[in-house]
Amino acid sequence: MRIDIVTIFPEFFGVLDISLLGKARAAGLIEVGVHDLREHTHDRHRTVDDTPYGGGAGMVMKPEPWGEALDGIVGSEASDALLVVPSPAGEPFTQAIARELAEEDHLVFACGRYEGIDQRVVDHYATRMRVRLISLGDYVLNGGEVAVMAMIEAAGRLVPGVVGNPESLVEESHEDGLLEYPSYTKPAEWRGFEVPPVLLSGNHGAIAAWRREQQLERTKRVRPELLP
Ligand code: 6GU
Repeated sequence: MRIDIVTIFPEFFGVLDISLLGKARAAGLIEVGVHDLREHTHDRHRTVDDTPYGGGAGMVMKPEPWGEALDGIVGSEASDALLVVPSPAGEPFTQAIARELAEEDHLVFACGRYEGIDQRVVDHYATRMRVRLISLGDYVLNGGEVAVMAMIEAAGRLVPGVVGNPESLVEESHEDGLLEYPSYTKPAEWRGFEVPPVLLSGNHGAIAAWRREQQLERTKRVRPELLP
């Protein structure tokens, strides 16, 4: 998988060099290019934003640097890449979307700042490639960078080979639509708290049933809307 990110804060994505995704890059499973939007400005102040037509607070990102930066990545004709624009006005990001992103050959992320990017950038690229606006949730971030990091981490770990033991991807919160069961390791007693005895029983059927029960109880208590 190839991932390109356009941002005015390229240093922000330095963390992609470390952790799980860093190993995936080193192993050649995921290739990442980070592009500074300001490299595609041509004025002395490297201006990327301007005041909104129609008035109102805040600044809007100008279309020209975006056009130049994105054409440099996907070319100037039709592209098979998927352009992801993080936006609080987008569809909510879910594990299902992470799975879809993980199947793409080429993802391009356009990180907006300020009040967003001139709408014509999305409208133009939608004529020659797939474009998805995706929101991290119902709260406000200053820009798309943190949202893109979350999307890359969620999707990247689903790319085959990135997570060492694929079984660890199956029994996780949200993969089966429920929250995950609580986990315990040694010692069997810690500060007066004991590991639930069923987990020490060696009875695999009873353990599976207990874990399912815990998943249902937690989901009903914390996220009832996830239950049918
Ligand atoms: Cl994707 N971007 C911004 N700027 N704010 C957000 C968001 C994205 N998702 C939730 N809030």
